[in-house]
Amino acid sequence: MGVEPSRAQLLDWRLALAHTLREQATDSWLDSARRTREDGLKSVNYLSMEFLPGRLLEDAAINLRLRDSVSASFDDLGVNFADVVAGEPDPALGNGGLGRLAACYLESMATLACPAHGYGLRYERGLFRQHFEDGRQVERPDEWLTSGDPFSLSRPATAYAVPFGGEVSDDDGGTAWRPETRLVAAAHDTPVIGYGGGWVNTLRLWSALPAADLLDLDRFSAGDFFGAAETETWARTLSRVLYPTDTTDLGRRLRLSQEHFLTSASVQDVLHRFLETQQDLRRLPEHAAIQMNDTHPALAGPELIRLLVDEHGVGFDTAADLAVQVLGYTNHTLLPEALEMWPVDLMRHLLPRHLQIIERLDQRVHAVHGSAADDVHLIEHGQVKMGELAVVTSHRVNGVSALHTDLVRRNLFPHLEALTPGRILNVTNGITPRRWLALANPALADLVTETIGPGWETDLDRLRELEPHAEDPNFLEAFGRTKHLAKHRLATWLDEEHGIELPVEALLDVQVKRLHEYKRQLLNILWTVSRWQRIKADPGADWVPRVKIFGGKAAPSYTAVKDIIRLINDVGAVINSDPETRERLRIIYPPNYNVTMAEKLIPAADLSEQISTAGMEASGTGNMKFALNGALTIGTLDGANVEIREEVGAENFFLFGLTADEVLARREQPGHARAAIEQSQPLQDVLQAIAEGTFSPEEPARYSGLVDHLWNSDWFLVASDFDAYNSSQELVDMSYRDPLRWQRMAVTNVARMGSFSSDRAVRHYMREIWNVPPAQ
Ligand code: GPV
Repeated sequence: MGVEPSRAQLLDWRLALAHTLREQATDSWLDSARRTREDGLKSVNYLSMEFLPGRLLEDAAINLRLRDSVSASFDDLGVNFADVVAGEPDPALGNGGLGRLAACYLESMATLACPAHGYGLRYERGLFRQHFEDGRQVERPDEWLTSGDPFSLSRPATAYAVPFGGEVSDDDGGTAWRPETRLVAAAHDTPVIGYGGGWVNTLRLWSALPAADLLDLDRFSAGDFFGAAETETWARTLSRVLYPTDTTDLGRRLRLSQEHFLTSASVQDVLHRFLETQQDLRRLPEHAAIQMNDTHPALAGPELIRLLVDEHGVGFDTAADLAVQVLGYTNHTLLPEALEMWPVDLMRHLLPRHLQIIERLDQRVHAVHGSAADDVHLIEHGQVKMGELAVVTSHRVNGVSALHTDLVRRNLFPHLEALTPGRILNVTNGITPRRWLALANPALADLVTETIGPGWETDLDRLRELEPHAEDPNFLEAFGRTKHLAKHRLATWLDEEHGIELPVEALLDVQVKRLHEYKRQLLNILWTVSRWQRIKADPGADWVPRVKIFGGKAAPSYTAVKDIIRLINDVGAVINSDPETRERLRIIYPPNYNVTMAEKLIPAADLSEQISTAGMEASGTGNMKFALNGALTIGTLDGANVEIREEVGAENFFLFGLTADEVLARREQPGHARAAIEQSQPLQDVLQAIAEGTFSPEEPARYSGLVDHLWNSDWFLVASDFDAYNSSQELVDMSYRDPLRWQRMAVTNVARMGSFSSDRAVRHYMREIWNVPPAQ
């Protein structure tokens, strides 16, 4: 780094470490690319608007099997490794589960030697940083690049022009598109190191640059410096910020431009790499699979067809067939507000050629399937429907948990399932055990290795071998110590970073995830109020001390959940300062939840809150991380909870609440919320306290809207599930009072989490969707 070691700051050491680790990965990185190229291996191209990789350096050290020697080297230098990595920014290039899933899958693909590129956008500003002011969420920009991005390589020579706007003319035979502007997509590559370091893939993120001619030199010379840069500014805006919305409605022109920008640059790159070694584009499906992470990159079909037809002279039908063979689409939600649709007028304005191709694809579906396709419309009510577009341009469509896939088939795309039975399949999500056990929970990871030997890192089913030890009191005690260690680690961090005290002897009850009405953080905080009231009413009873931890961000425009954030903080302020209950109930809500915070919270948790309204959480992946780290789950029959419960056994899972079918039926009953509240004295007491301003004395009516909504509408069935949730929480207390029993349940959870490894999920994609064998 050009610095005397004696004068080096932590930042210098971190940059040096980044370069050293990248260098250690380079031979493998080049070899993997060379093998793929020279042996003509088929490779996967994973297109995603979001990636949440977490801090890179310690993960790289672990996967290169260098963590211990790196740490020892720093010891020799008198530098603390933990301090070096603690300064690393956490790239927040995503909102939540979808982005984190993409990162787990890239890591598993590298570990399994599945040749792959991740493709995304290099947002200059990631997801906003969250602060609280008077309990309210305040958003600040995320400046993750201020000390550079030392683990990545910028590749200015790898750049593509991405066209926008203009006109199409349809002269017989060929179609000519004369775009209005072209922006340049420039590549930044991050190595994705497989466990063991034997295979290294690439995460390629595009940043937007103006083409050289975008600066208006005439205007500039005339002194209009700002006006001269207008087009240039628009160009840079494209990769400036990540949209901070998550499974909610997006209606912005900039977002569609971003989606096209990602898709076009990536598909051009896929074709470019293919044509480096091959001539015949009809063989593209033998060499490339493209996976669309939800519909955000669903322009990949039309874009691939456009490039094949307009630039490479392939006929339309051949091009469309090739696209279907290459593409796959993963659906991550059923929420109607998250199913992307773009106004036809906007599409015509920005992407006239793509609109034309989509219209032809629509005609083709009807030509091929006749009246069986009467219900299929890629364009309807002046909107282009990206979900149906993604389905008809893919050979495989998958949901992300068994329940979710079933609902995708039955409720979301029944007409398309009927046209091509078998196209829709399930691949239940997974998580990487390298980050979510080896890195996040070294004490438990060491105990596992001591007990069953190494190898579980890449063969998570081996955790089953822990099960006989669940009867051994010595093992259970050692297991309990790892939980304690994680709690102490969390306590130190909470104290140092946030000045928050954590009572480590209490039951740690954690709900961390994006704020969403369907995820029902509201149910959790209402129950917490109820517990507080009952402790106060019966202070002599034997209450299990609990710490309720919340973490998560709300989309800046999602006011309904911003109220819930404020309520949690308001309730916390009152409860935490109540001397009567302080020792038995506490609320902690550290701001700015991200991957790094998850790595600290999840290993320390005793109880994992997975309490979404049944039928609404596509899968969940936090649920898997908690169980792998020995937390027990309290949850509904939703998403992957269903499969987690099947694996760990009903007796090791705290189930409550309406089922997905019951949810639909209940919503049909007029006045269901009122009826549920009137039947539940505890819930009435809670709502009354909130409505009276117990938690907002300076503004008693602050939550009257929220309470009113619960009585009169309650789409998410908080009231209907309240009593069941309460009973289940009482069972939690009962189980926790018997530490050996609790430990045994927790160990059983860990032991049976093997199938939730992202290695299992990725193998499934490789076999059933991508048709890519491992390269090693
Ligand atoms: I669509 N998900 C997300 O994080 N962002 C999105 O824009 C969409 C879906 C989530 C789902 O809500 C989770 O249930 C799921 O576990 C996750 O995607 C990964 O599949």
